[in-house]
Amino acid sequence: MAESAAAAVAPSAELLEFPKKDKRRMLHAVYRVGDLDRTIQFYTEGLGMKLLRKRDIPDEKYSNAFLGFGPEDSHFVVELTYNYGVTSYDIGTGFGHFAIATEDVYKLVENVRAKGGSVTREPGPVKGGKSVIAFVKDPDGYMFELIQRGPTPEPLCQVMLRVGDLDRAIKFYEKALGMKVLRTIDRPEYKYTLAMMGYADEDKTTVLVDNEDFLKELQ
Ligand SMILES: N[C@@H](CCC(=O)N[C@@H](CS)C(=O)NCC(=O)O)C(=O)O
Repeated sequence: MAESAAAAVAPSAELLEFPKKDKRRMLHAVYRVGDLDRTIQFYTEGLGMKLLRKRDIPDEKYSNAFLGFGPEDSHFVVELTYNYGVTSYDIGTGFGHFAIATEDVYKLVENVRAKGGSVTREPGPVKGGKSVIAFVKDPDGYMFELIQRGPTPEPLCQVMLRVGDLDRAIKFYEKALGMKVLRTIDRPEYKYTLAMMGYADEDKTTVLVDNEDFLKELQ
């Protein structure tokens, strides 16, 4: 019995090759918010996203809103979930941030501020590097890093997650999900290492950033 179960899960060479040829991409990030209209207003007016669609599922007592910088068939989007009557959430320390690429971080930060958004880190070069970044917080406390870059087809460019073991996480995203390591950044002086993982070039699609903090000194 145990032998046949083991045989059933052993992947064939063909199965292992499948993720490499399949045209997969990151579709959406789903998370919970305490007030759908408040978040839609911040993402559209403050961050420049478009509201793509909304749906209400009264039988299950929740609603969704999909937002992004372009249509879902070609763009990574966020899928906000509002559970009836739940007005706040504990975000925890595992989620890092979403990132938005913009040609002018300073201008985007000013816009966020003008719309009443919270700027938690003013624009300027990232510690230990050259990219100009800023951080803003959405109404539920989810963080968005704003990164200054040239024009891109996918401004919603990163989802950063903190992981306890970078090698273990890389192995999972490579082997189970077919992603590639596009780049790693090691900043020992700031005690962290990043691995950018995804299905295509970083300047064209959304990537997942695995972040291992050596001393778990969270922001
Ligand atoms: N301890 C940080 C490590 C990651 C990190 O520091 N990322 C850079 C951006 S790639 C950052 O937030 N830098 C802060 C700054 O430059 O002010 C965390 O877990 O968020």
